Amino acid sequence: MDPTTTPLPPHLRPVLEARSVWISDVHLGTRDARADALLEMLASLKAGTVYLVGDIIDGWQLRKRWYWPPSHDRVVQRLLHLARHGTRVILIPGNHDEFLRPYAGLMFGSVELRRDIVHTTAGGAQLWITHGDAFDAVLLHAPRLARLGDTLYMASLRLNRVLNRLRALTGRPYWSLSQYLKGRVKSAVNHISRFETLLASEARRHGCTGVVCGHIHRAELRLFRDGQGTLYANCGDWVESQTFLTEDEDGCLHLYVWTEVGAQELRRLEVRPGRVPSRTARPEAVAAREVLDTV
Ligand SMILES: [Mn+2]
Repeated sequence: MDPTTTPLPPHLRPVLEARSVWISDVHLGTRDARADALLEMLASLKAGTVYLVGDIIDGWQLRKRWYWPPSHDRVVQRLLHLARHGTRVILIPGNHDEFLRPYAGLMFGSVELRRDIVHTTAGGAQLWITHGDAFDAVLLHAPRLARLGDTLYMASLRLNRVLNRLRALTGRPYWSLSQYLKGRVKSAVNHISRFETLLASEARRHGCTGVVCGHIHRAELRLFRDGQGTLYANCGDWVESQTFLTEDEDGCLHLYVWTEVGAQELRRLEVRPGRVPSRTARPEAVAAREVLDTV
């Protein structure tokens, strides 16, 4: 057996220490939520602040059909446990858990519910934390279309499960149908880049150096070439990619994928506090409007 891919027993795994962690799009309440993998990650985690960046619980799917296995319950229990034992846990509802939005500003046990929030890194950079669905052009103009897209997406995930069971039987490695579809469909690619541009512009409008969001199930950590180096970070999802973001004690951001051997770093980025545009000029707000007008 290849020693690099042999899973280590949990007690031998390195502890994942972070000043802050961002997780989103877990979709608990659906068969596609990778609850066991997330539990492993949370078990090895030591963090000052955990941001749950939306779509943690999938209310849309639960309304259609109740699905709540013990592993999904354990994820919730683990998060509540962290919140009770010194970790600041902040929950920012997404569109799939919008039923929580009316409670923004309140405490749920030891968990803070917020519509959005500004995070200050160890280096003093301000990051705007939001789920991001408010800036999804499809959602903005046609909520019913968005739900149809959601149904199709969930169907492709189900098909993907069947496909991969067959692939496993024939000894082939895992392959993601929906990632493939998303990568191939040009309009989806355009949509993603518009989403990223808009979110980065909105971050500037909030007086921040960058944004951390979720929603589109596409992990990312990069700086925009917009003359200001606006940070765009997306913590990905736990239905396909098992990705998340962390900030270390030096204020450096890291993008990880959780694998059977633990956290594997995909990218890292140093964030410096950026120039904040003056209130009168605000070229970003104009740019954001232009983007909206073209969709
Ligand atoms: Mn979402």
